[in-house]
Amino acid sequence: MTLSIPRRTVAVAALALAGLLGSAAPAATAGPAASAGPAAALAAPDIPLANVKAHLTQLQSIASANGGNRAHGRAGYKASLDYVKAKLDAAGFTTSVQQFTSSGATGYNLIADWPGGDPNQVLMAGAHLDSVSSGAGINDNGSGSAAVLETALAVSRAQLNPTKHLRFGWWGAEELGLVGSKYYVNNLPSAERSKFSGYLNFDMIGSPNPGYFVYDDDPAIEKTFKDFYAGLNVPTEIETEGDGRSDHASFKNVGIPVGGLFTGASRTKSAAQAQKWGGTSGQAFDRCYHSSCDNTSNINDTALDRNSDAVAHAIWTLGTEPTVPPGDAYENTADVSVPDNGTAVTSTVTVTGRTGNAPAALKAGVDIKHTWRGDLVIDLVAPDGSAYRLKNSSGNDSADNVVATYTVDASSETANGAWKLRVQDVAAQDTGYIDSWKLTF
Ligand code: DTR
Ligand code: ZN
Ligand code: ZN
Ligand code: CA
Repeated sequence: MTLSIPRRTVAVAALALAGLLGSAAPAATAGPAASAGPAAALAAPDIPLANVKAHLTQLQSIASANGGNRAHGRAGYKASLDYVKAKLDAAGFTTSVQQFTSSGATGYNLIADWPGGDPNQVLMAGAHLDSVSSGAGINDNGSGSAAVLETALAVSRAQLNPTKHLRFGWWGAEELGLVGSKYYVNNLPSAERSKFSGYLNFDMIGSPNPGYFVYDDDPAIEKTFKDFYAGLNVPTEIETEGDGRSDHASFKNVGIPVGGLFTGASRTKSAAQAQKWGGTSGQAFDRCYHSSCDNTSNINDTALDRNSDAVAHAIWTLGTEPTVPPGDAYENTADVSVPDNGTAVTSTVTVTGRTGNAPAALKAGVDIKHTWRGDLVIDLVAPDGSAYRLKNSSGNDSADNVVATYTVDASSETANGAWKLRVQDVAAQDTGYIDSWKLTF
């Protein structure tokens, strides 16, 4: 078999070839929805406010016993991390502590993985655990840290079986400039980053004069939080000062969908906001922002309770939804002959009615009947013309037919449009045709 393999420069997809390497015929690939968990998202449990406040009491005690704060580089920070880690270890999480250096001091991130779920669909919730040096940092950011911790513990109590892989993070040195979360993201291999379906950030979610702000970043995450508050008949506003102001920025900067909640810092509450939310107009949402009075008295229980329940709502909703909702497959079953050792041919599926970009784990299922499949080069071509190599030719692969499902990181491509499967036979003798192929979002 003489091969003249054309050299193409194509965007090489992040491929995970499901079921087919070498000559073995792949097992039939059950649709992810068929093999995934529930047919629809599960409802979250109530997060007990008393449990969240008990964590805040512990963090306050830690600060009081360590110079009055839980700041980066101080004993109070590591003691806070050890407290959170012990709870998670006891609850069955797989935890890891990531060290880094900032301003001459050692910093620590805590990462906790809940075993199970699709490793190619990671949903992460996080909060910075450090305070400023002037105080205990109970609202900033014990509130977010405690709510995320108690949600993780609720996952364990429920022995939740999510469709996505759940990960939780507590960041060091956020107050020094998002140092811990930047370190985490920068040390994630790009192949790992592309597995993230979203990062949810919770920084100051119990402010004493609270507003209810939702980050206006990823639309699906934003909608999840807005739907939750609509269910409580609590109006929300878009968080306008948030860009770059907390750890979600580290994830957004590398293209990971983000969202989150915020109850306000040093800005003052307007009369209109006091009208809809209660509280005191003309006064800061948190008068103790970055001050020594940010202690356990600096919390609005209603806001903390609502937002803790919102964290759980987001984890349960986004974490247990079918990873491929029914009806998201687009197929072309028309036969297309592939000329022997000739020009490439294409088969098109037109995607409509979707919003935003294609997923980081777009499934391309192909069924090509062709003897000596080593002749074939196969690409997925996005609506804008970007090509993703699915299969290279290989002179010694004499087996017949290509029946496989390829996973492509198409997150930089708009979902709607004409997607093409492009097939070329680059060696003489042996012929075949495209029998069918489909895209599953
Ligand atoms: N930078 C955060 C507080 C903060 C200020 N604006 C926002 C908007 C969204 C989240 C957090 C914040 C801190 O001091 O930790
Ligand atoms: Zn702060
Ligand atoms: Zn903060
Ligand atoms: Ca051939």
